[in-house]
Amino acid sequence: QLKSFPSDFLWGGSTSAYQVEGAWNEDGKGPSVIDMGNVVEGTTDFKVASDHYHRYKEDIALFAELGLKAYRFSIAWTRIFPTGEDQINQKGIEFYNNLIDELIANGIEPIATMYHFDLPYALQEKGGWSNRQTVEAFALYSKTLFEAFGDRVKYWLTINEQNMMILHGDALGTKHVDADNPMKDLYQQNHHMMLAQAKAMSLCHQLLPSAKIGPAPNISAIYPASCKPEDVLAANTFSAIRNWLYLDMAVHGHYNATAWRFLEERHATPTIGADDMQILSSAKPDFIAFNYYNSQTVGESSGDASDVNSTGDQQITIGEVGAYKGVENENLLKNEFGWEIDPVGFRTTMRDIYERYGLPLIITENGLGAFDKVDENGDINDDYRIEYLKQHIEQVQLAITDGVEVFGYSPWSAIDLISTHQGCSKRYGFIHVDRDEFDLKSLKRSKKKSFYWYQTLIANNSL
Ligand code: BGP
Repeated sequence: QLKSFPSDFLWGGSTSAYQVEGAWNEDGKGPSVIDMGNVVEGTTDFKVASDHYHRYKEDIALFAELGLKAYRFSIAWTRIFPTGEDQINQKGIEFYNNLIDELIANGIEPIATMYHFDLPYALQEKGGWSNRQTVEAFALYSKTLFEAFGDRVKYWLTINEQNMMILHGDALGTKHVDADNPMKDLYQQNHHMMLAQAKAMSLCHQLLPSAKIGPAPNISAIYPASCKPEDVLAANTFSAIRNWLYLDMAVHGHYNATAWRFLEERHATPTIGADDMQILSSAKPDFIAFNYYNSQTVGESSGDASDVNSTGDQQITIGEVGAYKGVENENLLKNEFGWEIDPVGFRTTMRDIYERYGLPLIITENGLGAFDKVDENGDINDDYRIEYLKQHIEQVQLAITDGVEVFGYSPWSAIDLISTHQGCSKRYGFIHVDRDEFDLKSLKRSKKKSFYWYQTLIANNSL
């Protein structure tokens, strides 16, 4: 007998500032590492994106029609602090005030991600997360957000997918500063981000007693390539590095032993300041938000460069070889972009996180990137997206029946936006945006078949 979804379950939709807003340099916004980063060959930049900055009222009206209970968006750090610190840009505060007011006027709960890959370029120029000063800049930014929006925003996410930023190396703006030992530098950056998160969580509880705050990593169940003990050990090691290094620190304020050993073996352990562990252990999240796209499979290391291979777009690109090898899972189907599809793994992942930490969970990303086609009637029959979401929501319901406390599901993405790696043709939204890679066209919004499917699901609060 399946348990039904809680009556106050937060059915949401997700976006991030740099992928949806556009207006990349308007109203005083400063450049971020995304704006200054090089764009993947053959894909659009993020300068206009879906023009949500100018069209947010129309978009929120559509979210309300969809019946969203919540909207997970991110605040662009450089709209608030164009250089990442020092001067506040009032027009940036104004934009997010208007966005939040519009959501509340439409009965939609704002879920605000404080930092979603878009580090201020001015901070990157000063060493980015390798520079401990960036921790203080983030603390000032956090305080400013809580003071400006804390009266209306009750759910805060600290850093989107910090673990992916580290595992993907400098793919998302975390540039190496220490070229001699890039892996140590990467995990020093990670340590600083952990400190920034801890300070934000403690400050949130101090300033906003009724608000809730948590981390938002990408968490995946990790499967062994076979039942050969060495493969099982490799999967266990990779899961510690990919998943638990982050969540053990976010929740318990300590480094996961297996992950720490992995770093020690490679002389990549971060330098820890005198009061760092006290700051880290005194910060407690109220919930765990996480993003899930698929499980991953690893096997025993071959001990050479063949270890670091890509399994679709979710690559395993850790700096050093020797601990595991990414392999494909022949039991799983893949999407058009080579990402494996594993709904059952989603349930396993939810169980793993809940059994480990016992905190309420919310899924803040889960979805299918696809080349949508507009037919002659202007309809987008994205049955493939409905199928993906249905299969994954079934697993959320099974996890809830297992006893996992899940209080929300916010798929990627509420509306079509620009993929981090594959431009605008890789679409995720319930709402279509009329533009091409290099032709902005009308940017008109239209509802896909999945819009009506999700609308019914939310109205019934059941599949
Ligand atoms: C997650 C990011 C999102 C989004 C998503 C889809 O890692 O948090 O910002 O990018 O991946 O991936 P992509 O855009 O590469 O298709």
